[in-house]
Amino acid sequence: MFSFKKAALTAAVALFAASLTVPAQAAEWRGWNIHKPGYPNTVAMDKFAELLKEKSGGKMTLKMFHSGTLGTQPDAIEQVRIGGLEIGNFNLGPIGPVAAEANVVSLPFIFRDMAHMHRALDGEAGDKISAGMAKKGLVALAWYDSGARSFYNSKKPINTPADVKGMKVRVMNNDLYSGMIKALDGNPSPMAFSEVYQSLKTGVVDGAENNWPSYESTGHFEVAGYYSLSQHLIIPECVCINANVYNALSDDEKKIVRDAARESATLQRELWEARAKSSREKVMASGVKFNDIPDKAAFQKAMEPVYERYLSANPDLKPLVELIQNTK
Ligand code: GTR
Repeated sequence: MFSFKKAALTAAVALFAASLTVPAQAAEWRGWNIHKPGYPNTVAMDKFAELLKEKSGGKMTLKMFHSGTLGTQPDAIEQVRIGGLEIGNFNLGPIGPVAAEANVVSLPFIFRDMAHMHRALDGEAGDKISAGMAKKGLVALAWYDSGARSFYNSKKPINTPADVKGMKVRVMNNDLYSGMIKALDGNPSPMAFSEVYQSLKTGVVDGAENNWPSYESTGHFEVAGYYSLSQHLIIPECVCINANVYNALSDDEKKIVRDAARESATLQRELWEARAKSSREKVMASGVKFNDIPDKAAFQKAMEPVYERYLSANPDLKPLVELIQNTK
């Protein structure tokens, strides 16, 4: 005979047993993102959190902290490495100083275009970069797009390397970028992303470099109205997780995390393409003075010392550089 009491007890026991099998990592993860609401990465990281919850039946949850509220990017990278935070959407630029393999993407003009970058990242070069990052405590779950970075400033159009001479240019924290500006006879100023607007406005720096969406979303176009299409860096981004947290997951859980991150990357890449277009339109409509640099050879030549610096510090990574360069 059906007993309500017995059924309730069975249910309670089942619930208790289930709670015992919930893995330790079921605690809510915390995720870092530098961008504002509405930015492709922000929307995609929220999607990642949603998919994680859905695919794990609510066992894996991620709380995203956007707009860089949990600190600067170099600090957040350190936090995810040591486990103070579990997840981050990082640009590979500031990961370079931590993992030499990842620094290969910060060599100017190493990628011919976005399609070349995708092929390299999806192939053996991507595996080598991931392996280097994993050794430093960061597991790359998926790659996000970040377009091509070009120079912008408050002074004048940049057409040739000589135009950068004497300019104070903000760069991300990475010696390769400082070397890149020095190679153009400019003055590099490594600085956190959040400080760039004010620094441009007050003349602490004359210029910076970034893709269309970040140039627009930060309002930098309001205070540095010359955008020159140098496209000297195409730097991918990762959805990264702390290696210990990842390694403690079961195979099924690892698959859930990877699938969720990859699905979010598909969305991010779609949103990225649309946003690159709309950001460009928005800044152009606001009166930004744009110039193309059809012949980039002079910049490429001037930036060669960056390769020498990288390869003399990491002679063993020459094959990785060549692998990317030879990727069709
Ligand atoms: C953006 C990138 C950020 C950050 C920023 C910067 O394009 O998405 O993660 O690296 O550039 O210049 O600091």
